[in-house]
Order: sequence, then C-alpha cells, then structure tokens
Amino acid sequence: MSELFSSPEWQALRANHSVVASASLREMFANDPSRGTRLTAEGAGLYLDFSKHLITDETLNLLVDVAREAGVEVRRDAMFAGEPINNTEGRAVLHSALRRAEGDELVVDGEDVVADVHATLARMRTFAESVRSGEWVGHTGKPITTIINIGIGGSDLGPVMCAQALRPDMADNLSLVFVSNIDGADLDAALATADPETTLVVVCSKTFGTIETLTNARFARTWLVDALGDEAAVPKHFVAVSTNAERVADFGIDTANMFGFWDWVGGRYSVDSAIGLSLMIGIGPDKFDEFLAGFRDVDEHFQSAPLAENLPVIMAMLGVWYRNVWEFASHAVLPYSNDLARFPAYLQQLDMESNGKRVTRSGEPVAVDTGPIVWGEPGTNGQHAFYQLIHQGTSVIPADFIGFVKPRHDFDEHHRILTANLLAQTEALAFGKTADEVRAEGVDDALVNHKTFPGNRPTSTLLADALTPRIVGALIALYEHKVFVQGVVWDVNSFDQWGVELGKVLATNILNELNSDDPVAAAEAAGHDSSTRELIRRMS
Ligand code: G6Q
Repeated sequence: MSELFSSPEWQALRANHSVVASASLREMFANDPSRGTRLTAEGAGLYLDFSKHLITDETLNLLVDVAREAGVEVRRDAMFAGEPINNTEGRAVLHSALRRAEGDELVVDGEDVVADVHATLARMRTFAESVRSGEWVGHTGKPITTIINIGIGGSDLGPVMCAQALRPDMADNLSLVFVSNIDGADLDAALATADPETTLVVVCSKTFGTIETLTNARFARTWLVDALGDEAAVPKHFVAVSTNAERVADFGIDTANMFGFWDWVGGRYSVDSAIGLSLMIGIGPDKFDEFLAGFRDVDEHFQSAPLAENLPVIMAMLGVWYRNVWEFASHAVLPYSNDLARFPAYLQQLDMESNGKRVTRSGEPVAVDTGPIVWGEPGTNGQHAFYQLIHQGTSVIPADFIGFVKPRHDFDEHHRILTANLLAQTEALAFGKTADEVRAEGVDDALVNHKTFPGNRPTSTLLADALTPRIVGALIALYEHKVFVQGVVWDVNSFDQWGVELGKVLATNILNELNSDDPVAAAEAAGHDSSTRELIRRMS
C-alpha cells in the first residue's frame, strides 16, 4: 500500500501543509467564530474537540480522503469479520468479538466465537461472584481478601490500569495487587502484606511460557504451600488465565481452575478477555458488563460513523498528519484524572508495540515514519514537571487532554481547580503569548523572549461525563481503533511484536552463563562483545 504516499490524495495533503503552516491558531479562531464547536465529534459517550489542531476544514477532508484511499473501511470490515489480517502470525484479530452482545453470532473456522466468549464470561461471573460473596474460601476456610494478579505486558497493563481507573467501583473487602516484574522486589512487596490464608493468586499468561510470570507464580506457590503446609491448598488459592491448558496443568494448576481465551486475542488487546478476571472480581460482573458495553459502543461507532465524524479515524489521521507531514516525533497523553495515572503506560504498549514497525505487511521497508513515541502523566502533576518543554521547547508535541465533567469523589473544589487547569493548558498551548503582550505587561526587555509563548501547539480535548466502567471501556476501544487505522495507513501489521524476541533469546543465553560455575569463562566462550563481557564480570 506504499503507493498511498505517491497518490494524489497524499500529494494534496502535503500541499495543504504549507497553507496551514502559514496561518496561526489565533487567526483561525479569530476569523471563524464557529471553529470551536464545528471541529468536534461525538460518539459512545465521548466528546472530541479537535479545533485546536493545526488544520483547516480542507485538511480534515484531505485526511479523510487519505484514510479512504488507504483502505481503512475495507480493512476495518475485514478485522471485524475475523479475516486473518495478522498476516505474519496467520491469525484473525478479533478482540472486538470479546465484547459482542450475547446472542450475536460470528463464525470463524467453523466456531461461533461469540458463543465461546459468553461461555467463558459466564464461568468468570460465577467464579467472581463466589469470591466476592465469600462463598469461595481458602484452604483453611477463610474468605479471600487479597487478589494477587501475576502477569506481564498485555497480561498486566490492562488490568492494572483499569483497577486504578475504577477505584471507586472496587469492592471494599478486597484488595487487588499486581505483580509483573522479574525484579523480586515486586513479588516481595506483594507478599509482604498478603496473608496466605486469604490470598487468591490469578496467574495470567496467554502462552504460559513467560519467564517473568512463571517465576513469580512458582515462588508465590512455594510461599503459599510453605505457609499453609499442604500442597492440597493450591487449588483453593491459584487460578490461571491462559490459552495453553497443557502448560497450566504442567505448572500444577488444575485446568478446572483455568479460564481460557483464544489465539485471535493479542496480549495488548486482552483486558476485556479472561485476562480481566481480577478486575471482574474487584468491580463485580455487572460493572464488568458495563465495561464491555463501553468497548461495544465504540466498536459500533467506528463501524458506522462517517469517516469525517469518526472519533478513532479523526484521532488517527491527526496523528498521521503530524507524524508524516509535520514530522513531529512524539505524542503525549495527559489525563486530567489521577485514577487514569496508568493510562499513558497502557497506551504506550498499545501504540508502540503495535505500530513501532519498520517494514510493511509484505516485509518491505516502510515508505514513511510509523508510530510516534507515546508518553504522558496525569495532570496537574505533569504541569509541574515536563509541560515547560511542551509550551516552550523546540519540539512540538501534539497532545491528548482527557477530562471528565463530574468527579467520582466529593471534593468539588478540587475538581473545579483540576478542570480550570485542563482548559487553561490547551488555551495556552494553542494561543501562546506574543512578545508584544509580554512587553505590554511591563516586562523587562531582557526577559521578553523568556516569557513569550509561541502558541500553535496542537491539542485534542477528549471529554466524558465521568470515569465509569463504560467510559473506561470506550476509551480503550477508542485508542485500539485509532492505532488500527494508523497501522492501515502505514501498511504495517499492528498485531505482531517480533521486536521483543531478540532480547528474550539473548537473556536466556546470558542467564545460562550466570547460572554456570564460572560466568566469566562462560561469557568469554559465548563470544560476547567486550562491553557485555565486562558487565557480566561485574554482575556475577
Ligand atoms: C502483547 C505482547 C506482550 C505479552 C506479554 C505476556 O501484546 O504480546 O506484552 O502480553 O509478553 O505474554 P503472556 O501473556 O504470554 O505471558
């Protein structure tokens, strides 16, 4: 699809750049009183104001033309239909099936995947309810009070992000703890406060072959068995979420205590599968259903809204505009919600693992730059840290500001201050402050340049009523589809992640050397470079 970048649509978009670059957001707003209400879109409980972007109405039309020319609609429909669009792994990409309504039907390879999804959801519901009600008891007869979720990457980031986002929905009598890192400090901290008699460990691993997860799970199992003095305690305190029943059984978890999912769910797209089990236990199955409904709202919007009004398409194409035409390298996500503190980290994986690619679907070098660096922190904390660079640095960093009309706490004054800051930031970034304005304030000439703000720093503002389970689901699906659209435009496979493999293989080799009687000699014999050899010597 790299012909896209020599197509008339793309050429027209590039030509539009010089028109827009010679204007300013100040002028564009001053000359067009309805800009702030017109360049907006709404759907699935989300309101997107994209008027503070470096675009005109013509730019938007051209971006939509490029999306259409890239085949976004065709590829979207192929994904939802279960075609094997993950071509390097020969798989369908069907995270959208995880939230299809009960009774829908989608047959892939002779199986109704929606029926399978709902059968698993029903088992999860029964289990979650029994843990929440205290009916499920540990080996010594006590109800569960702590859930330790062990998983990493896609088997951790979603649940951990959502558990924090939905803090007000969490059961009072349960605490959720997440262990991911192979740094033993992570497990150590989790076990330090947990009581083995009342702890349930949920081991989440799609492959059940991930060294971090299996090592943490093995040590957690030993901790439990040592404390309770009985191997027979394991079935009451360990459950697994995986696609690999054989490895779960080999590990020593009864497959009756296993919740499955499928090859067609990518790790970073799996929080709405059984990987969300801990979350479901925490917030309860009804709220988990609302969470799924939020994903579904966006799926429906993505499939039905015209491209020019389609939230994920607009956000994706603005990203393409900045990455490929303006050549901005990074993108910030700035939630004005402390409960969304882990959302930028979640999106880093979703976006950078999906679109951090240098070859096209057919293996040719890509024609243009692909995924940007994605980063962020919640406001207002970020304002007191890195916003200086966004306002006055030499790089322009397009940013998504995310805010909520109503807080889910009673501190109304806090919420007004938070909201004022959110709104002030996008205003300051868009319109800046000219040297003349600074001088008019009586500022000393020597300081005028320091106190001038260039403006024209593009932002989206994404608003929702409140951070409910449904909105959390909608936000995730919004970004999933944004990433998908960009992957289509760049013609990369957004659903593989070969880039993580080499480091894993080399770590296995070095681990063998560290485990040997003489690591230095083993490293020497392995033929490492002089830097790695010296580092091994110092670390062993
Ligand atoms: C996600 C990636 C990766 C994966 C982890 C954990 O899309 O594939 O982050 O989720 O490596 O893998 P397992 O779930 O198989 O342990």
